[in-house]
Amino acid sequence: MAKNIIVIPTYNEKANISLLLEKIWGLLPDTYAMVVDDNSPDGTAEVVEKLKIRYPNLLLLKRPGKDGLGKAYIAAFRNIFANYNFTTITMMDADLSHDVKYLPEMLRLSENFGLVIGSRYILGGGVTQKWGAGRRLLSAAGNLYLKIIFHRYPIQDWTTGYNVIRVNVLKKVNFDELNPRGYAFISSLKYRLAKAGAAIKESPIFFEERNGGESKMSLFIILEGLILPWKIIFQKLFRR
Ligand SMILES: Nc1nc2c(ncn2[C@@H]2O[C@H](COP(=O)(O)OP(=O)(O)OP(=O)(O)O)[C@@H](O)[C@H]2O)c(=O)[nH]1
Ligand SMILES: [Mg+2]
Repeated sequence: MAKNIIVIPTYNEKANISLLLEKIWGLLPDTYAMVVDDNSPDGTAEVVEKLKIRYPNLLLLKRPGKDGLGKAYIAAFRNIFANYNFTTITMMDADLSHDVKYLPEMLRLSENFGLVIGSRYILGGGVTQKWGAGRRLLSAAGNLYLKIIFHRYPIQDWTTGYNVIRVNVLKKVNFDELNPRGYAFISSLKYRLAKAGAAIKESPIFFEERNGGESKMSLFIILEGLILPWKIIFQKLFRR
């Protein structure tokens, strides 16, 4: 039987993590989850530590300080490759923006696809009405920008953080080539997976507004997202 693990990076998600984990094991009792915490000042890791008593399939990877979403994911991927034998790894935010209800279908699709994208930008998907026009435009424009630059690969949602990846496909990616921060990490990972020949399927999700806690969105993350695709493309040219 397939063994699945959900990787959840956290930074100050004390208010959300218990509820998310409860929902996960309410729906998927056999799955594993690894919380990757960057020493959150609000004590997220302590909350998770206590929950390990209740949930035997809960793993906690503690890191010394805030070092970005991408580095947290890469540390988790490396840890999983070294210590466990899972068939799929799911990437998911802790803030309840990513509804667990989509996961059974995404996991089913992952039997035939190396990368299953929880997609806001295909028929049936969407984003919360609570996002103002600015945030919506930023997300849509960012995606369009990446779609144009990475047009070789038919992905509609390059920046969504809700994805299921087959471990055998993920092992083909050289993590040193990924840009470790913000949305840039997520789109560069998808680009590398596509380039490695992953079969890709998008499955519609509706993205909810974060449930409390603080946004980590910053101007830096936006600017980096603008520059990143060019870095990826030029890296490619230089390696030829
Ligand atoms: N371990 C770790 N997790 C992080 C870091 N930055 C963000 N996260 C987590 O990554 C996930 C996505 O980050 P969010 O802050 O929700 O980013 P977002 O969804 O783009 O923005 P909002 O939800 O609107 O704030 C959440 O679970 C965060 O707690 C980090 O530096 N280290
Ligand atoms: Mg969020």
